[in-house]
Amino acid sequence: MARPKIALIGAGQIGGTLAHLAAMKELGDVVLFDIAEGVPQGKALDIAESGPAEGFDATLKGTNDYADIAGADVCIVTAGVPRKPGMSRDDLLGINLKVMKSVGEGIKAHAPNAFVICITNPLDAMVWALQQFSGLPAEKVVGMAGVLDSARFRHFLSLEFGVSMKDVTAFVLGGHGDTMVPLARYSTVGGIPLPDLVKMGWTSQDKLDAIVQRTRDGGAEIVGLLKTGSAFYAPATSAIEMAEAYLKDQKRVLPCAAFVDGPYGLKGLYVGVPTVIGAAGIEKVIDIKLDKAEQSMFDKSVDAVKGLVDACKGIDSSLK
Ligand code: A3D
Repeated sequence: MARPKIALIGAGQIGGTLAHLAAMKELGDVVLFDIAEGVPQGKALDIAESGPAEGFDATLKGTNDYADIAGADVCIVTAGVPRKPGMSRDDLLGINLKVMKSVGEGIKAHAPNAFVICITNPLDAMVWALQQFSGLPAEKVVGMAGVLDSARFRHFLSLEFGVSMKDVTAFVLGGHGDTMVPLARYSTVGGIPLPDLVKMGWTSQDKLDAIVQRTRDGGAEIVGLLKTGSAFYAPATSAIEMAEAYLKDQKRVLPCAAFVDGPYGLKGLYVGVPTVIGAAGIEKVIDIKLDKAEQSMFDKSVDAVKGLVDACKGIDSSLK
């Protein structure tokens, strides 16, 4: 059986890391696409040359021609510009919306059957626009944010409790950004929900609140340290987890920016929700019951996403 084909649209920091991870995990053959001439070709060759030492079987090709993504099974989109210190994700909207248009058209023409994972920011609005520009079914176009946000939450919690990250689960909802909603009562250490751990005296509510805030600011913390760009190792790893769930029909339960039409009382909006990812793409949006405080945080987050979507419609009249 032929190996799956993975097209990476954008060969920058995240794109290059995605290519390396996909090859090392032998998820399939990799095509790296970028408008910058030489960059995807150079990265593809460099990673291919790591193959003999690492011992993976995968071909890597760099290209500036959309025709080379033909028939891709998975497309992961990072094309666009990242944040610099002092910038919010929303500051990227105008530039990256134009990029989503060209990427959407490229995918529509050459890889219409792919499962598409968008990473470009501002995430919830860009994945919405990408779905419209590409015309692919909504269950095949999804945004990566929740896996990263919950990974950051899990990491900080594991430091606080001094336990393995493997035994910490975290649950986040809402848009990717300052209005993200971490759900403490569904986040656990060894199966024990966080509010119970506070009652048990293993941590305090103040410490938990500080961890939630650090999670919300997780992207900005890295931008502030790097100064020249944003996070790329953890974002790439998170998207690979989603791609693998699709390619291997794993039915993973992962938080993603998915098209929500009905659940949570939403009408056709991309926002971060728990989903099941398998061979059909987003196979299910899990509609959980929120308490009053959670609902009010979620509503705020949804409003922020709607504001960005409206801004996109104001820029490009072809968007509905
Ligand atoms: P960077 O290293 O700048 O790579 C972006 C690449 O896109 C560059 O190589 C560009 O040449 C290329 N590019 C620009 N325009 C086009 C185009 N029209 N077609 C094809 N390629 C193009 O950025 P990065 O890899 O660090 O980040 C990529 C995106 O991911 C940015 O928008 C970030 O803000 C975003 N990001 C999202 C998250 C989430 O959790 C959602 C996390 C981190 C970064």
